[in-house]
Amino acid sequence: MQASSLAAVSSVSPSASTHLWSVAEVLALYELPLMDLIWRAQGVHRENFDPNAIQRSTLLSVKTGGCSEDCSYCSQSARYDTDTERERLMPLNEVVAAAQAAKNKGASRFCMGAAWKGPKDNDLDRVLDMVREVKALGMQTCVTLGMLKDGQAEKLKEAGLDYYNHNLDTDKEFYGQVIKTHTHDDRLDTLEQVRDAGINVCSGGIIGMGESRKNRAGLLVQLANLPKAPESVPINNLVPIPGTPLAENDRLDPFEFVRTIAAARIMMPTSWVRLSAGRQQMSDELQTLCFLAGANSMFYGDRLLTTDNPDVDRDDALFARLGVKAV
Ligand code: SAM
Ligand code: DTB
Ligand code: SF4
Repeated sequence: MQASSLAAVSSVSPSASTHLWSVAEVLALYELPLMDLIWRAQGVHRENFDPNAIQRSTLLSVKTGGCSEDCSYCSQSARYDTDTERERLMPLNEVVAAAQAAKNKGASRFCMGAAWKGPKDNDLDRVLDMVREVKALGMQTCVTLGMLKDGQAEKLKEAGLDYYNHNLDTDKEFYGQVIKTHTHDDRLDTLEQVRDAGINVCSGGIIGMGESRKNRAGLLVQLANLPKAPESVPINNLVPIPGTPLAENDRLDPFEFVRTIAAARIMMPTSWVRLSAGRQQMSDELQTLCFLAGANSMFYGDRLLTTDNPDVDRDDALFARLGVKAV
């Protein structure tokens, strides 16, 4: 690495969350030797969090498949011939039972996902009941419902919603190559509505879709430079879904994924960085490297939305082996 880019990297205070990042600065982070990058990310992590505590959220797909959108990675788009069957919105009692089971196993947050472009008002009313009842169990609540119309975020806030998940997924430049039915600006608009309603923002992206390192850096810049960085930043490794356009994508070097986690940690020092989709395909050792690089949140439970996640026994055993506690 050149001395000039090292100087650019080290001149940035790690906890300066008001710093506006440039893509060049982030590329300089990516170019650090891996040990130096992890050392630096671990330092930022320890300044802001208990390094041995990992937050656990359980996911439930409350409305699966049949989505109008064309996101090239997604099993739930109606445009691709995948194994995912279209289902109706789940009944309230089944959702509450799943949340109770997740709580009993040790999850602190319950995230409900729907394969919609955005919720219709009558669908939203049913989701509001889910939020109220899951909240009443004493869990934090999160939903991911797609793009919101005026007034919908306020209703979610009133129902007691803690987090809204809405990923930027990739940077503005690459977005149009992956998704054509809505724009990156549409995603930013919903994030603004969520922020203005006083709900915590959960927003991150997917790595391994054929984007360049510059696109990955651009995604992180767009997240970190939001008026306020998201409280929660999920970093998903692409889960290749047969039948989708990205099914046969080349696998990304796992160290590039670790670098992305480390850069996210350094750029968003006080955000929870979530090691999200793709854990099932990772060794325990690779996941541990991600934790060392600053990931401190994960999805916990045998399923993500339509694909498998490590079973809870494997995760519990890993936590015990690492001396990590769940929060
Ligand atoms: N329809 C809503 C939306 O798009 O915001 C909510 C559900 S959508 C499935 C939630 C997120 O899951 C996507 O933004 C994407 O980041 C992630 N995701 C979907 N399919 C994935 C895959 N095959 N691999 C990794 N992440 C994926
Ligand atoms: C997020 O960033 N990842 C989760 C959650 N937010 C909704 C979804 C991952 C989905 C992985 C593919 C699937 O199971 O369908
Ligand atoms: Fe629909 Fe969300 Fe899947 Fe895109 S990512 S196809 S919006 S469910």
